[in-house]
Amino acid sequence: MSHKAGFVSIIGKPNAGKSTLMNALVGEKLSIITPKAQTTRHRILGIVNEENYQIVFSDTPGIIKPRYGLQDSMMSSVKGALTDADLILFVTDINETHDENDVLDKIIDTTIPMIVLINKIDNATQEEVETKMAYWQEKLNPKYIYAISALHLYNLDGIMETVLEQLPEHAPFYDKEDLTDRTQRFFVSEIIREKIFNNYQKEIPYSTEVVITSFKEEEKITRISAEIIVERDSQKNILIGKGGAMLKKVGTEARKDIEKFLDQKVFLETFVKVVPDWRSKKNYLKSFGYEN
Ligand code: GDP
Ligand code: K
Ligand code: MG
Repeated sequence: MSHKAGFVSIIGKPNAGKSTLMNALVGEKLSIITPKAQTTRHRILGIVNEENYQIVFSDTPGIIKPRYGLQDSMMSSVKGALTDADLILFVTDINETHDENDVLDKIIDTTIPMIVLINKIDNATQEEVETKMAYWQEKLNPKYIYAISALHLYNLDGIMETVLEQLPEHAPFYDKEDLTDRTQRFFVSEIIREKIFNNYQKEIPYSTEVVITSFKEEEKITRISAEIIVERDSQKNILIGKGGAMLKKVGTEARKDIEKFLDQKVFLETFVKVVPDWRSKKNYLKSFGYEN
């Protein structure tokens, strides 16, 4: 029996809906989603397995101009996703504007086949959709353009068929049981990060990293300890909140989602730690799992 397999990279500007799309295509919540730009910091694989194919999607950080070490690492993960893909899904919010030096520079010269996905059409008129389709046809001359809503699962079936059409005959790259390349610990830290992105404003989410320091699976409960790392004492105070109220809220929200994710009861404890300027320090970035 023939078998298709290949790598499909989901690329675009911050907040275009890349993570929402990957979760929808994979049918699992692997990537965290928030209304804030730069939520996704790593390349995350989502694998779709069927008897005669394996599609390996890569969700990536939104393309930006890097300003500090963490963002350098985020952009090199995008670069990796661009060079080793069989197919690029370029996701663009229908309301996005494209200026110089942004995502277009990165993808316009690629020789990898591309599908343009105009997302969030639930908020657009038919006329706007047609205008944008013509715009992207002219700009990128992609193999296909789809107008979709990743959030409302609109027009996604056609994408899967088209993606499959584009993939080569190949043996599976990963075990056919695998859903992702990341560990449970990674997803647990991401769930906590999602709650921080949703509960704090301004620079707090961007200055925060989450490290799982202990993960013990017992028969009826999983006990997890997490360190929430910030850059300054003032951020630590905001994170903890009056009488610990904010941190407690984050912990409760995270625990509920982690319980759903692990399908088990969870005890979660969190500690806040200050590491000055960690986002610019190579040794810390490395220890937090950010490549180069
Ligand atoms: P990413 O930064 O490209 O990964 O974007 P996310 O997937 O995190 O989504 C950013 C925001 O856009 C979130 O608030 C999503 O709920 C929202 N979003 C994603 N897809 C759609 C869509 O089809 N329609 C609308 N209205 N919102 C969407
Ligand atoms: K986002
Ligand atoms: Mg994302």
